Amino acid sequence: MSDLILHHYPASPFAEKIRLLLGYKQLAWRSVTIPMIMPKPDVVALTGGYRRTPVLQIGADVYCDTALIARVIERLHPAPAVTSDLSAIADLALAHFADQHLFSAAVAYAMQPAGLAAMFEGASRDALEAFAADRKAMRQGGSAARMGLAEATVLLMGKLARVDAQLADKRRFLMGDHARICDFSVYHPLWFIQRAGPVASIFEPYPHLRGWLGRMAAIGHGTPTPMDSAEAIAVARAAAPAMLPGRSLRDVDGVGVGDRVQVAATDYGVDPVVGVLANADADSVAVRRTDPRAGEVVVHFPRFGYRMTAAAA
Ligand SMILES: N[C@@H](CCC(=O)N[C@@H](CS)C(=O)NCC(=O)O)C(=O)O
Repeated sequence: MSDLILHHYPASPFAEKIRLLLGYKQLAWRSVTIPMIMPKPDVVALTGGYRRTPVLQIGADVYCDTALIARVIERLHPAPAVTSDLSAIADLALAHFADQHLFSAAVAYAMQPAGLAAMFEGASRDALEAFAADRKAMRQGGSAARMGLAEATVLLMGKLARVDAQLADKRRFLMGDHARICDFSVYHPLWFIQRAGPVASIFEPYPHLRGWLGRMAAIGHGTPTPMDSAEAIAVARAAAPAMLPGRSLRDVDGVGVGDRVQVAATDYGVDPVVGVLANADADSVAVRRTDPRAGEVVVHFPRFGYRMTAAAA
């Protein structure tokens, strides 16, 4: 089986979600450190435009968005499972709430002045300004507005108390004694706050929550081995994308396999990826493109939060 290659950077919460998932499954993986801000030429060589973090590469297949990345890892490495048919809707609904709303709240809360000072301690003024400008540009054209501090604070206060109450019966994880995908999605925004110095005091009233944060952190990251981004591109170039069933939902999407399409996130980081539709089902779409450096690659996206439209030939 080809290596799992994760393109990420240490401070990324969504990357932490996937690093911990790799750890939970005790996997060995290749770790490519990517820039925190644009330009990211080696990421874009693989994705064709998608710039968010993380991205999972397996040979010449490139998976965007942690909702899809988590599903791919679960399919390839089912044990120990983080999804169950018996609680799928509850797990996925909570994961989705956390990835969207808890994450937005955590960013707003962690980036208040005291948090920013702790997170960017030692960084130059230029670096801070470049980061702020990059994130502002990333929101252009997207549907997601930045959450205000007051809204973020009340969302956190309300939800943290409930998470603490849910863990009070001594269960190890949110849904019982096994970690589910929602554990990883609830954890990563709170991990981000934990790294923001004094603002992490928001967790103090919640002992059960703090215990769970510790158990999640103890999962670790599995066995990463560093890889250079040029080597990752060479891996893609040397590989052929995986075979796909070649299905599509033309009556729903208005486009079918073989059509030229563009796919873009709708919330933020909406840079489109253009290629030929290789497969589309209810959960994901796959676009084939040829890159001057990476060769023929297939870029995969989840359905939710992404828009696919016909692209000019
Ligand atoms: N829905 C996406 C969100 C990913 C996301 O927002 N990642 C942040 C980092 S934690 C990001 O891309 N920031 C801008 C960047 O890294 O360029 C996912 O689940 O992967």
